[in-house]
Parts: sequence; C-alpha cells; structure tokens
Amino acid sequence: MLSTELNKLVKVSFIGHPAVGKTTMLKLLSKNTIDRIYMPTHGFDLKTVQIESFTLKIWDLAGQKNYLKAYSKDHLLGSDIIIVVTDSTPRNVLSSRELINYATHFVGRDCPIIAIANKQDLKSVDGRMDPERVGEILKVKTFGLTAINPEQRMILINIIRKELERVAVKRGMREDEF
Ligand SMILES: Nc1nc2c(ncn2[C@@H]2O[C@H](COP(=O)(O)OP(=O)(O)O)[C@@H](O)[C@H]2O)c(=O)[nH]1
Ligand SMILES: [Mg+2]
Repeated sequence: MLSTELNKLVKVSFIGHPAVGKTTMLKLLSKNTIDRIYMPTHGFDLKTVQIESFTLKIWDLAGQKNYLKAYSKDHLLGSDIIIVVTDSTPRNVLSSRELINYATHFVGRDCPIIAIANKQDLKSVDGRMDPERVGEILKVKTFGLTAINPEQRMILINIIRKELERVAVKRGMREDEF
C-alpha cells in the first residue's frame, strides 16, 4: 500500500563541522569498505540507505567556512532525525552545542536530535572525550563510534534503528509494520 511505503520514507540529516566523519559514517552505512581519503563535501550528498523496511534519505550537509549558514532552513526542514556528529575533542563538542541550538530553531521539538561522539579510537592517544562526557555537554542522547572501523557498521545501524522505531510510532504505525 502506498501510504505504508510513504510511512517508511524517513529523512535523516547529518550535521557537524568539517572532518568530523559525516561522510565516513554515510559510507559505513552503505558499504563495508571505508575510503580514508579525505574529500570535503561541498554542498551536500544525498544517499538512500535501506534499514529493514525503512528507506532512509540521508542528507550529509557540508560546509567548510560558513558552516552555520550552510545548514539552511531548507536542508533541515522536514528532517525526521537529525544526527549531530562530533570528533569528540572538547573544542569541537562545545561548538557542536551551538549547532544543535541552531538546528532546534528550524525543526522544533518533534524531530529527535541525537549525537555521535566519533573517532573514539583516538581517545587514548589524544584526550578526546568519551560518549558519556560528550552527552553531558550536548544534552542530547549521545553514542560513541569509530566510523573508520567497518566492524562498527552494526553499531551505527542499531543507533539509527532505535530512532526509526520512534518515528514509526509517531506516525501511528503498528510494530508489525516495521
Ligand atoms: N581516526 C579516525 N579517523 C576518522 C574516523 N572517522 C572519520 N575519520 C577520518 O576523518 C577524516 C574526515 O572524515 P570525513 O568523513 O570526510 O568528514 P566530514 O567532513 O565530516 O564528512 C577522514 O580522513 C576520515 O578517514 C574515526 O572514527 N577515527
Ligand atoms: Mg563530508
């Protein structure tokens, strides 16, 4: 049924400063091989990813200098889930808090905003923060990740799946429909 199909179409927006790992996360979701070459995203990338019966339209919103302006209303509006990606350094986490405030303006309280404390593999070498600490600062649900590790693909999928279930419930879907 068409309405069921539409119910399963979900817009997910990745936001975060340059080089925190947004594109790597998108690749982690879509395949198993991770390309370590850094290609700054210009504008945005749009990828379609299937998680169970859901079709996710994932917007990887970029921006090098004026990143705040790049997260324009048009990009964020209509998001069902916003995922803020940080590299877990204190400085980046603090400025990600601003990004969350900015995003909240456009999407209101209905759209869940969660955070990924990425680059956890570097935590022991350079003082990055663990996900608990990052979550305290950002005041949103926060999960740790090492996006360059293909073995962490299921971790990321499970994080998103939890949020998808909430979206489905909000849309009035029954559990046997998702
Ligand atoms: N050590 C480490 N490097 C990462 C991780 N995730 C991404 N990177 C690297 O960080 C750089 C920027 O990643 P990218 O996904 O392009 O960042 P974006 O600008 O947010 O899209 C690349 O060189 C990635 O390989 C991670 O979990 N650990
Ligand atoms: Mg990118």
